[in-house]
Amino acid sequence: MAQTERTGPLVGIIMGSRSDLETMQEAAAVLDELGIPYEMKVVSAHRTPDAMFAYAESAAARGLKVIIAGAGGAAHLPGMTASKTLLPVIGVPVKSSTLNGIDSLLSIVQMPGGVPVATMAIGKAGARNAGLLAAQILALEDPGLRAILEEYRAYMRQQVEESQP
Ligand code: RP5
Repeated sequence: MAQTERTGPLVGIIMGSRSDLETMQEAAAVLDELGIPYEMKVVSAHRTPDAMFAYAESAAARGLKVIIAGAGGAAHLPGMTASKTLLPVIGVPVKSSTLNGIDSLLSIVQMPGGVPVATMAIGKAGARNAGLLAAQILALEDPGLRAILEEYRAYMRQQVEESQP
């Protein structure tokens, strides 16, 4: 199987606000650990809707393979982005200050049939898993990346074994 080209960004990480960055950096950290090139950008569904559509419409042609979209509150960014691209979109509900991210989770997860968003857990664990899921999607066509992910799983198993009481 052909090795995935890893020179340009393969994953687009977008978020609704600069205030989401602390959470979304977890996704970036995973991609850094795995050596996967990505780009990060603030694109708001409500404040910059035209930029959101332009981003989603141009993503595949620019070489992106997966989009990770994080947002909080009335979190329309992942779903609206998914509506304008056939790339897989992974949604990260950012923990909001008023409703602890339950609002973000429900906004992102309740997509109507026809436009899927792979919705992660609320907050940093969800962002980390978004990075890993993006990597697993890329690994379908990249045996080298698959081997790195297998090493990561083995490392986690070892950590559990070593932490036994
Ligand atoms: C959403 O509104 C953003 O994704 C963010 O989580 C939330 C609050 O944004 P700020 O008011 O902090 O810019 O669109």
